[in-house]
Amino acid sequence: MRNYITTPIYYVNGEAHIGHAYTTFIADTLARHSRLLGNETYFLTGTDEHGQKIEEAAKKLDKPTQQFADEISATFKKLWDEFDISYDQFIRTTDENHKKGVQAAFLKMVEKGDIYKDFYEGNYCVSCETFFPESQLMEGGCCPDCGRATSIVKEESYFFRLSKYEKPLMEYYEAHTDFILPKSRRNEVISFVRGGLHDLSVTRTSFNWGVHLPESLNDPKHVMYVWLDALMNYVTALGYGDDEALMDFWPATTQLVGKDILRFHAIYWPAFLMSLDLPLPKHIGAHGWWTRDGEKMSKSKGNVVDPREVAKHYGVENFRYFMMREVPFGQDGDFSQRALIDRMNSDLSNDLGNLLNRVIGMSEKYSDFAIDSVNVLKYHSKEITDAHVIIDILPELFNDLQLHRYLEELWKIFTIGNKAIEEHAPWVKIKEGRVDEALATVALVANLLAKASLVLHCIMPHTTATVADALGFEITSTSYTNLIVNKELLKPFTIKKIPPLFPRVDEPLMQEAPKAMIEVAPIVIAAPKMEDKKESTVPLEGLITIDQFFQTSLKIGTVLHAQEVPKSSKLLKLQVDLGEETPRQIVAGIREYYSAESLIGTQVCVVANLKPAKLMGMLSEGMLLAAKDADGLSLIRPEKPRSVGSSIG
Ligand code: ME8
Repeated sequence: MRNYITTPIYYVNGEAHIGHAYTTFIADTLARHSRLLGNETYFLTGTDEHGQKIEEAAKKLDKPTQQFADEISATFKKLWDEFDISYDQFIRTTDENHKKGVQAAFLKMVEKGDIYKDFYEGNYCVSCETFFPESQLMEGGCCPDCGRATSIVKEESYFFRLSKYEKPLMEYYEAHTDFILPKSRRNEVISFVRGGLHDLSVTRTSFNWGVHLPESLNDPKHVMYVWLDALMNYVTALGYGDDEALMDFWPATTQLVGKDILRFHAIYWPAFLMSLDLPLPKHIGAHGWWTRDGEKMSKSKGNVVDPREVAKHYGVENFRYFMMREVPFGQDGDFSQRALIDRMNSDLSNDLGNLLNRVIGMSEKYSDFAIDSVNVLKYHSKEITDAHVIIDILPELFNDLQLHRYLEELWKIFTIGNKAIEEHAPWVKIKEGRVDEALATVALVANLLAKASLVLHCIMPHTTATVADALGFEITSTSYTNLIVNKELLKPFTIKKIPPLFPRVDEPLMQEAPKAMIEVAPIVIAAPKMEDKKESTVPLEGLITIDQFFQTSLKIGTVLHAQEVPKSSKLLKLQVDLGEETPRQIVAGIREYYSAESLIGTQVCVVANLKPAKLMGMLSEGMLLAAKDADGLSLIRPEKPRSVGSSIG
């Protein structure tokens, strides 16, 4: 089997932050997993270097654009090298063969009759490199995506017949329900396409920093729209329009993106591919947004978390583990040192690290470091079977990109090990002279650690390689086949005494902790003594029965979109996914307390069976639960993320 994994290519208008690291960590995990399973694997990342935004950023620094792009692109590559990201190719859109491939694609689209020339007049956001129809603009003509001012641009442009692909795209989404992962994001894309697709302006004449049209079109003032140029990288990297050497890797298995650019990848990109007669990727995986203190990270706010700093203080693999374990794929996450430290201490140090230390310690005492699996199945076949039951459910979780669940399940293998040690107390058996039994328990735990290392390898490659080395084997496709697929046990070996892998962390390690790193101390309230109450003191008036309560349908929803309502200081208009065919539109009076942006991707509690009403002429199909007092208003949310549509009660 062949797997092709991609990250977005990152803009070179600023250096990488933890959001970029997150996408890249996940992609690297998928690539490593694929290789370990013995699949032919190709992993692509790179930088997106054209467009007005980059041209302007370079101008501000008074640098030639190419030099500016070279410098920033190099910082991404260096960071990924420091983080040992196992990419096979780092593409740059300023690479000559990429430009050649984009031109070939453009010509093919022209031949196909999918490109025509016309005029474009519209509101253009330079930051997002996107035109927006009037109806989508926010108050003051601002961009609905980033909130910055748009400007009216009128220019001659080539258009791509996106409208032609509306129906084929819908058919594709219907037939391939796992094209967009997590599946909950599918609705968002479908409702956008159902709203109607306009043809897409795919060239610009207002700036020059981009791929020019093929010479044969004899129209030198046009450069390609940066998204057409950028999206094509996924095939030009394989040689499209040039030597085509790696085109066998197409279609991609999984293309990872943040939710911010899902529309480009789930609508424009498949339409372009259809036009080029190329198959579509198997999955577009859209993850959520990392925030800091619930706010978007941005340089202007000075709240950007530098991934290099986090890795320097906490270790890149602990950081990587944290990001994948902490936040369900697709949901937003808030970065805090405290949460990272808690994960390191509890999962890595207490569970994994401790188990390894115990095996090393026991084998040192009882068998001079020698470990033999000979009696494991005699005394511990149940534990081995239980571990394989867990291992067997991992592939499905992995394929659905539910990496937090993958890790949660995987961790149960360590629980089996720790429990076996407590229950079988090898130290007691040794005293009783039941040496075989004691050594079988030690060998059981060594085997559990070996199997867990193999399935954890894709997420913590070096740490698990160290564990495997201590356990006398190497992590390779062969050991994976033997110990995981064929369920074999370790051959006799001498365990290595290695220092603890995960020393405990007590205090935040990043000293110059900017604002968001300062954790709020929990408020401890002395609890009064609990007494059993015999008679109710609840006032009887107005009480309802439980059945009456359940007439109200309360559900968990995820906010897909949010925007201010023009001319209203109080209202926000939201699209909330309740797990139904289409998202609900809810107009809520919370604008004084929440910005539209901060709500996107968060969960809310919705009264789901209210009769639809109109507020300022806008349909509202539900109500959000919130608590208000003299100090303000707070939305009521589940303590931990829950599936959309979950009932509350
Ligand atoms: O959009 N949380 O590049 P970009 C999570 N060049 N992920 C984040 C994040 C955050 N706070 N911030 C960034 C572009 N990301 C285009 C892509 S692809 C053909 C062209 C990650 O530098 C996430 O993957 O703005 C997001 O989609 C990507 O970086 C955007 O990177």
